[in-house]
Order: sequence, then structure tokens, then C-alpha cells
Amino acid sequence: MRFLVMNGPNINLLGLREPGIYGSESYADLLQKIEAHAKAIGVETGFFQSNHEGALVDAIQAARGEYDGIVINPAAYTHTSIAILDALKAVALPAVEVHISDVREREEFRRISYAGMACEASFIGLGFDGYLRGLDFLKERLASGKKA
Ligand code: CA2
Repeated sequence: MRFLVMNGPNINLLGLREPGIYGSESYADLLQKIEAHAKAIGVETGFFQSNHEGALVDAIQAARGEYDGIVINPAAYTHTSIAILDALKAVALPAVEVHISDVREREEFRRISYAGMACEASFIGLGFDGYLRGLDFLKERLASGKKA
């Protein structure tokens, strides 16, 4: 099983600012944790991060036929991007949404998630562990052969 782990704008700056919200570990630390977990549960991962909405849409489209599922943290585009929602719906790969912080407990504008409307599960406010739980979910989901 191959899963694409996608991150949106500013996630590449993790650890540099706002440690109270996002923790003090870096984006490189995040990838390392995900890779170690993927190895432990026997799945493969690819990674993509971009600060550009269209690049994220292109990467979702390119995932078709290459990956079995998507773990996505669209960052700020979560709350604005119908293009990412449509791309996730169009490729019809099983997808899960991750947010490092608890977006339900922050500003009102963070409560809406467009991407989440195309996702089978959301892992919110669990820090980096959310990505690991997302991989676990997709692995189980595919192993059980549930149809979308
Ligand atoms: O909690 C999450 O994972 C978010 O997706 C993170 C986004 C935010 O816009 C969403 O509402 C929730 C922001 C990521 C920005 O990351 C930073 C990295 C370094 C310094 C400041 C922000």
C-alpha cells in the first residue's frame, strides 16, 4: 500500500514559530516520524508540501494510479479551497484530513473544512500523531476492502 502525505502552506516552517500551537519539532522531524511509523506498519509513503493551492491540486490529480490513499493537511487552504475539495472528490482515492492543532478550539474561521468534506476521517488536535493515525486508518480501510 502506498499513501501520499500532503501538507499545505507554511507547514515547512514548523518549529520556527508558534510552538505553543504547533510544537517545537520541524517539518523534517515530522517526515521522519511518519516514515518510521509507515515502516513499522508496513506501508509506503510519498511526501508533498507546497505553499501553492494549484500545486496541491496538481499533486492530488497526479496521485491517481500512483497511490492508494491520501493523508492531507491542507493548512490554511482547509478553510478556503473548494479547488482542493473538488480535486479530492475527482480522484476518488480514500483520503483523511489531519490538523496538528485543534481547529475546533481556535478562531471561528478555522471551523469550516472544505477538504474534510471529501475525507473519510479527520484527526484533529493530536499533534504529529494525527498523521500516524491517518496512515493506520487508511491501512485498515484498504485491508477491509470497504468501497468508497
Ligand atoms: O493545525 C493545523 O495543522 C493547521 O492545518 C495548520 C495551519 C492552519 O492555517 C490551520 O488552520 C490548522 C497553519 C500552518 C502554519 O504553520 C506554521 C508554521 C510555523 C509558524 C507558524 C505557522
